[in-house]
Amino acid sequence: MLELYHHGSSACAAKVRFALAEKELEWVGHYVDLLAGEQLNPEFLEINPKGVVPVLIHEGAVIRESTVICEYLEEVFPERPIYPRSAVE
Ligand SMILES: N[C@@H](CCC(=O)N[C@@H](CS)C(=O)NCC(=O)O)C(=O)O
Repeated sequence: MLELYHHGSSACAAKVRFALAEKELEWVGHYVDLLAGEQLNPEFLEINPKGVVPVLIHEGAVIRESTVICEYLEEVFPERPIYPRSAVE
């Protein structure tokens, strides 16, 4: 199961949601209300000590940083690629 900690106003989280959508992957969302300061809750800081979204959890692996998450998704789910096949592309 793919779990995404995210928020609607986060462009970084949107980037990951776009990747999940392009790859047609099912995921479960955990909404972290940044405007209410939920990113600073001790439970969330255990998941990401930096107190920022997005965070992806997959089979026990905790992946932080939107670009790293997209790279992880591309490697683990290569179908429906989200990166060009060559540097020129
Ligand atoms: N480099 C990180 C940046 C993450 C980040 O800054 N997330 C923002 C939302 S776009 C956040 O959670 N901010 C909460 C805060 O600053 O308190 C990434 O790409 O994932």
